[in-house]
Amino acid sequence: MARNLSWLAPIALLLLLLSGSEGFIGMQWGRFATQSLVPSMVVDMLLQNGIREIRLSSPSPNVMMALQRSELGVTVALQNDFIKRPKWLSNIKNVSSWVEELLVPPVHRGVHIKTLVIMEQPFTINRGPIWNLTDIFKETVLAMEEYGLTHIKPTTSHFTDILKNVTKPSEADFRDDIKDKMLEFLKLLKNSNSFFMYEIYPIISADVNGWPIEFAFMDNNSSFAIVDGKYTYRNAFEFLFDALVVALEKAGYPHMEIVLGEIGWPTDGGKYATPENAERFHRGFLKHIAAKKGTPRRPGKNIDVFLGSLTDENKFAPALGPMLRHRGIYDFDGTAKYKIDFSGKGRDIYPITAAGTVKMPSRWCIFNNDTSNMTKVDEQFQIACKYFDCTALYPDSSCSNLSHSSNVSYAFNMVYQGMNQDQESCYFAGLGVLTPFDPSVGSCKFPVEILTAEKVDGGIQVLGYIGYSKSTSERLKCYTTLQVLPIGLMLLFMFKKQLNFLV
Ligand SMILES: *[C@@H]1O[C@H](CO)[C@@H](O)[C@H](O)[C@H]1NC(C)=O
Ligand SMILES: *[C@@H]1O[C@H](CO)[C@@H](O)[C@H](O)[C@H]1NC(C)=O
Ligand SMILES: *[C@@H]1O[C@H](CO)[C@@H](O)[C@H](O)[C@H]1NC(C)=O
Ligand SMILES: *[C@@H]1O[C@H](CO)[C@@H](O)[C@H](O)[C@H]1NC(C)=O
Ligand SMILES: *[C@@H]1O[C@H](CO)[C@@H](O)[C@H](O)[C@H]1NC(C)=O
Ligand SMILES: *[C@@H]1O[C@H](CO)[C@@H](O)[C@H](O)[C@H]1NC(C)=O
Ligand SMILES: *[C@@H]1O[C@H](CO)[C@@H](O)[C@H](O)[C@H]1NC(C)=O
Ligand SMILES: CC(=O)N[C@H]1CO[C@H](CO)[C@@H](O)[C@@H]1O
Repeated sequence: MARNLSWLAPIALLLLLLSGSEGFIGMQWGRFATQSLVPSMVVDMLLQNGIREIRLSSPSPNVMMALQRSELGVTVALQNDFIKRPKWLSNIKNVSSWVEELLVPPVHRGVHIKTLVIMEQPFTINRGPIWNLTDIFKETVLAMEEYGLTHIKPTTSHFTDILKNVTKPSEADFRDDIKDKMLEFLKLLKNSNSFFMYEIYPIISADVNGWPIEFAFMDNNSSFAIVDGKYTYRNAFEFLFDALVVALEKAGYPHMEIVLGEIGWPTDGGKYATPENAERFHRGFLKHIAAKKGTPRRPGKNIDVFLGSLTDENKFAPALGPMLRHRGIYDFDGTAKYKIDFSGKGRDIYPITAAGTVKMPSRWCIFNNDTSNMTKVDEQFQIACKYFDCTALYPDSSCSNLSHSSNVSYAFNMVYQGMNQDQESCYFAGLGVLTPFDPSVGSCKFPVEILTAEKVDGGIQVLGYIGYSKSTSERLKCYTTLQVLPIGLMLLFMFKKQLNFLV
């Protein structure tokens, strides 16, 4: 039976009005990682940093539990991966059980869910077939009505590549191949009295559009500017924002609100992706937002923002390039990568870091330098990089200058750490060896995982590669579902305070 939760609506509306009129700086936390910070730790860290809004990829029950009665406004998503699963695709009505099972319980337990992102970037290039967003959207909205969740705004997130490549914002429009679907979607969005969620990475747009990198920053140091009638653009953010404003105008929605679902600057995986540049970008950007400058076409407008992202995500889909796996403001272990003042006052400060993270032992898995069979070495290297993150080895990344044998060591270590330092995972057909000496060189860090972490499943099984089998290399390729930490770690976990462990 549907539970009537409509009594929550006025409260939620009030919260929305309060935050909506001010503009907020929120945090996006994707959790597409081999290990992730414990949710209660993250909640504390955000609140200590004055952040009041969080955007999550899925309403994982353990994260929702940590958010109960927490003051944080919450945005969650009905993930593409759920929809893609054959079981769900077979019957669109399944959306209703998703709402019942994953959205209703946290709302009922006092999680301030304000927004539901129905599919993430469905129109992005390279995303595969364009799914029937409008049907899924309609069905989800119906299900939310059925369960009395009408105070939750439905929206969908979109990356900048929904727009055509243009030289001026006034020429902007949606890509031809998605235009019809976008118009249908906008009508639904308008009917739901909701907002457009837009995701911007100026460093990527600068590359795609051939803009000088200075244009991607926000400190008005770019000698390159774009004049568009009476408007002058001195940075990529304003250009990209206003390009969407124009596209929406042309579609008949000149006043539709735009929320930045994600904006940020990665620190690895590409040219200019460094902590220094990320710090510089955020300093300019956060000042701009805090000063309520708006953009040339929407001057003085408060803009709600989710910074992307809380931590690195070494399992993030590489469709948009290797950089986005490294877009965390914090490292995977909860230490800040660079200075950032979330208040936008431009103070020269590091943010408050996660309290209570503990590293695993200083132990790495590396290549034993046995080069007698290079076919075997390359095979093991390829397998390791297929299932674990090797984007730091790519050109222009922090580990791009390693020798071939160090490349192999890097890959082996990523598997070993991703498998919680399970010794068996350092086998690699006899090519792996453990070492207590840090193999890191210069800016190239060989990470050690953290103990105070959780394995993320997010409702989706995280498939990983596991090197348990010593007998044949064939069996090395077997997969297993990584869901529980080994028993010893579990016990350690249980003695940690503030633990909201999912059972
Ligand atoms: C814009 O240009 C980039 C780089 O040339 C290309 O990859 C992308 O597909 C183009 N986008 C559109 C919508 O044509
Ligand atoms: C940015 O720089 C340009 C040219 O250097 C200047 O005309 C403009 O006033 C500056 N804008 C701000 C907000 O400082
Ligand atoms: C400003 O831009 C120039 C090149 O146009 C560059 O050399 C300089 O480093 C930039 N300033 C800052 C603060 O990054
Ligand atoms: C492999 O060779 C490199 C370079 O000579 C060396 O630094 C590394 O310690 C060697 N690894 C092992 C396991 O001996
Ligand atoms: C080298 O390794 C490959 C792949 O594991 C194997 O098929 C091949 O027989 C090996 N070659 C020798 C000479 O042992
Ligand atoms: C790699 O080597 C090139 C050429 O020597 C150098 O320009 C670049 O800065 C190096 N990259 C790193 C991450 O050390
Ligand atoms: C190391 O691996 C990266 C990524 O696969 C590759 O681009 C690079 O050329 C490799 N370096 C060497 C020396 O093999
Ligand atoms: C997960 C789930 O609820 N799947 C259901 C989707 O719809 C089909 C057809 O009605 C059911 O058989 C599945 O159980």
